[in-house]
Amino acid sequence: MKHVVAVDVGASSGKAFLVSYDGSRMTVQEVHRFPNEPVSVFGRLYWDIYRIFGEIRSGLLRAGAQVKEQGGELTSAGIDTWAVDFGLLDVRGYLLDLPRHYRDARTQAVFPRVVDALGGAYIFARTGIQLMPINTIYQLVAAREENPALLEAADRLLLIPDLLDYFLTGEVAAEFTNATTTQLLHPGTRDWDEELLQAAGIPRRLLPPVAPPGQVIGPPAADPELRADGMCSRVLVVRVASHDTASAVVAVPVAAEPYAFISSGTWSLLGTTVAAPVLSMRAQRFNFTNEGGVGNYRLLKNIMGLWLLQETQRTFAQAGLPHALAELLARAESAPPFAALFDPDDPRLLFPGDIPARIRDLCRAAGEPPPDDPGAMVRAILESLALKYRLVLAQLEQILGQRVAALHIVGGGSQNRLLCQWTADATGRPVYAGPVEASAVGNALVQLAALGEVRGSAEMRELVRRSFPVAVYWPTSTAAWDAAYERFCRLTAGSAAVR
Ligand code: ADP
Ligand code: LRH
Repeated sequence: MKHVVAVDVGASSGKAFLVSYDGSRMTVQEVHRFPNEPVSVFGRLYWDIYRIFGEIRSGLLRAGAQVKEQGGELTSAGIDTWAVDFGLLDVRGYLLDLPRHYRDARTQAVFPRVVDALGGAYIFARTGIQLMPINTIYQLVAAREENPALLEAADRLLLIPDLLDYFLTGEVAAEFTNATTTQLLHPGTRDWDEELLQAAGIPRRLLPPVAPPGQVIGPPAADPELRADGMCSRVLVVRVASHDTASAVVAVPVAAEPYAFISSGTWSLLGTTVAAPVLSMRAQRFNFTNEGGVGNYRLLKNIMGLWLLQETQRTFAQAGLPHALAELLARAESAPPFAALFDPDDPRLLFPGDIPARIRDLCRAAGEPPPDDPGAMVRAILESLALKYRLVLAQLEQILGQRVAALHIVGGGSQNRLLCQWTADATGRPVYAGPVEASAVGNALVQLAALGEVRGSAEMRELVRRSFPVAVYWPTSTAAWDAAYERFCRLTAGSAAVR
């Protein structure tokens, strides 16, 4: 029996899982969960990174204690988080400032300016990555403009999982899957693009060597508390596919190709896996991305996702309205269908705040009746997401030149039965939902591969299929969705959404 720890730090929470593998099946047990809300100071949004590191340490110690009780041994641990965010170290290895959160508004003005100056087609050709204001490249330009002294003092940039691995081990590197999301890596060389760095005015010295997913770093030698723990001192820290979406896609139990996945959490990432980056005109025009994976690339597009629901719940709670997820979903189910539609990817919805008010504004501007009660609002969000999935799936199929037979939904959103059914209805495809904790499962699979316990993606998919339940949703009532889709396409055609 192999026991590994998978730490998955998402926006709705951070979680540590004890994952056990008996040579035939995996089991996943949550041992620690902690909040991961950004800290706001002067209206700027920061990661509470030292507390998060403390929570990860607690997770490791708990997992170690649990395994010890069972008479087992903890072999390894790996950390994944969301992409694009980073910390800056000075020459002596001290963190210079709390890392900023990508939903900080500082990139709002910088993004179009950098894209105009360098050219969107040029940036895409040099990186294969979609143009989005949250990408590290725009965050770095914003950081330089806001506080030039910070970048001058910085010696190294570490993406968040690399920073947390550094806190554990003292070793620095840029794990490949996450490094691609900076929009600074060349798709051909799989290394930092010197020309683009220069064009954007980003110092080359900041970027550490790129390391492959699955690299074993070593024990948590940099942390005295873990060093002092009999079990955790021997654990091998592994650079997993440290981008949470990369880990999640490792855990998609693909049955037949071509397929599409939706990694459904705070974001909905809709796409498929390809052997090499797709840099076609179509991919660029639809603003698709080619993110580095484990032995492949993810050709996908970001869709605003359940962030809209999370932020709506927060707003409703502040207003004393019903905000529990189960109740809102029940109200949405009995609200009238297709009453109001909007583009979930309108850039105004990216930033924290009163999302329901912004959705009502968008509806008014598009001539749609603004949803006026909690059930109607949640129904509008979920129907609009399902219709956006259909639109992006159609774009993906145009890029691939192939029809996708089925959709796999993984992540926390795969538990949303309403959204899964509406996705099947809107797209006319069967939807396979699960596993729920896909990022943790993929994180653990890369560790098991590094330990020589599993080999290759086919074996990984088979292991996921054997270990976790998958629910199937068959499409029904597609005619009503076809009419709604036409309306959705009309009203989003002129929208200012990030393509
Ligand atoms: P992230 O890693 O981005 O934080 P997760 O994969 O943990 O995201 O998914 C979180 C989302 O899953 C929540 O925003 C919520 O909408 C959805 N979710 C969680 N539990 C349930 C549930 N029991 N039923 C329906 N949806 C759920
Ligand atoms: C999902 C995710 C996504 C990125 C965004 C920053 O959690 O990592 O893949 O685009 O967050």
